[in-house]
Amino acid sequence: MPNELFDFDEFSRQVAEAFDTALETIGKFNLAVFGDSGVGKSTLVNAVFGIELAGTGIGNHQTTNVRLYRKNEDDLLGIYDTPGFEIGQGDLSMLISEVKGIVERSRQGPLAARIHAVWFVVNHHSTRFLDSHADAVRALHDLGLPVFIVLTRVSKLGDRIDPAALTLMQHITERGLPIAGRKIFLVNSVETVELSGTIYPVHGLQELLDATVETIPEAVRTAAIAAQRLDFSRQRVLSERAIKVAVGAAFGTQLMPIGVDMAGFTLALAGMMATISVLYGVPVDKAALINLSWKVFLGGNAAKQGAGWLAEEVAKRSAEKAAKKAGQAAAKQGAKLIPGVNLVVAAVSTAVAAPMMWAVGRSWMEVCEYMRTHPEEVVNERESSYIELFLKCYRERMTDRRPTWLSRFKRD
Ligand SMILES: Nc1nc2c(ncn2[C@@H]2O[C@H](COP(=O)(O)OP(=O)(O)OP(=O)(O)O)[C@@H](O)[C@H]2O)c(=O)[nH]1
Ligand SMILES: [Mg+2]
Repeated sequence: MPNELFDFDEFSRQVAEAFDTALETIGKFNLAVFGDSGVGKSTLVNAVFGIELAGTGIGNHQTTNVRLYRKNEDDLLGIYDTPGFEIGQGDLSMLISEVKGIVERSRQGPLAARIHAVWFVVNHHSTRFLDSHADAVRALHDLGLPVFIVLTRVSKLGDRIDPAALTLMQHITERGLPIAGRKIFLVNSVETVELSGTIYPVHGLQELLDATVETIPEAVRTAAIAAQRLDFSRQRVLSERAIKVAVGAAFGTQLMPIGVDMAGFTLALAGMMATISVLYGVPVDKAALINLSWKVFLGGNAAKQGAGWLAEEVAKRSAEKAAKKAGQAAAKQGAKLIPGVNLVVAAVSTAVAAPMMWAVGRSWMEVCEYMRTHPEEVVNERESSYIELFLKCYRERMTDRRPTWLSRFKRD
């Protein structure tokens, strides 16, 4: 009866539930990106969030000009875009009434359905800042939206900023508009190489994102952080916190004489992996993610045969621990016990559970970072490469005998 002690269907259900809880907790961040056609809205969004607005997002039915882009239902990020729209050409009232409709309809609903911030994009190469632009900023502000003004295609070398951009910035500042972030943001969304060979690097994106995150409601901040792809530093901090909670759960059961029961252990693992995936905003939908983590967890085909990777790991580690404690003789005895892996998976000692939890968490972080930085592989659904990567990272962590994981968790 191989499945008696480990209920795989129940485990799947738990993983799914953990994802739902994690997704619900993190919320959704919705950003509106407005500005005249061709000013660099899509490029800016792509640089900060790594998504192609021009693609086939869902929910493009909302209004004539304002379109909601959301990759899938579970996506943490919604972008309201106005492709091809000319604010400077007097279509303003139409735009504002459409935005007003969205704001009013979403006001009754959950926070996750509202527009949380507006990036009003201006390109100083192609447009001046007209009265109609100023009117748009005011009107959006009057709808209760924080409006960030962003100048794109601003060349910057060291401290030297394109004087034309500075002039435009001065001109806009003098209008005394109700802008968010207390300043006008200057960015270059893509590296630019001039004919002369001068390279103008990307700049200003992190500052814009930071100011935006600071302004939006606290409940949607983590979603914004998870959706961005400028750097992973915040994801790492938040993920390590999640691992710490999970490891803490393993330690917390130390009083139990046998250790953590296997079901509790896998539940904590599943919750941790779900939280980390969501924090990284991994670019696959929930179903695919559950499928992947399930395979990583249980070792693909091995899973249904009774003892997957996880169970084997627990058994192996338990045997090692037992061997250390009781010497060679016990080790031999332990080794005899192990082939019936399911005998062992009923319980995990905390001394085994905690470092495993940590190693799984850290390895899963690396898988998530890989998925974020290699979206083309995600599209191709190269599951096996993620499983391989996970196992490689995991083995490295587990053979690294330095007890850094323990001292670190005790320290902070
Ligand atoms: N060098 C540089 N080029 C940029 C920048 N932003 C946009 N571009 C270029 O400007 C062109 C138009 O950019 P898009 O992002 O498509 O503009 P858009 O506002 O989304 O245009 P619509 O969707 O048609 O309204 C593209 O060729 C971009 O590569 C920037 O910050 N720096
Ligand atoms: Mg566009």
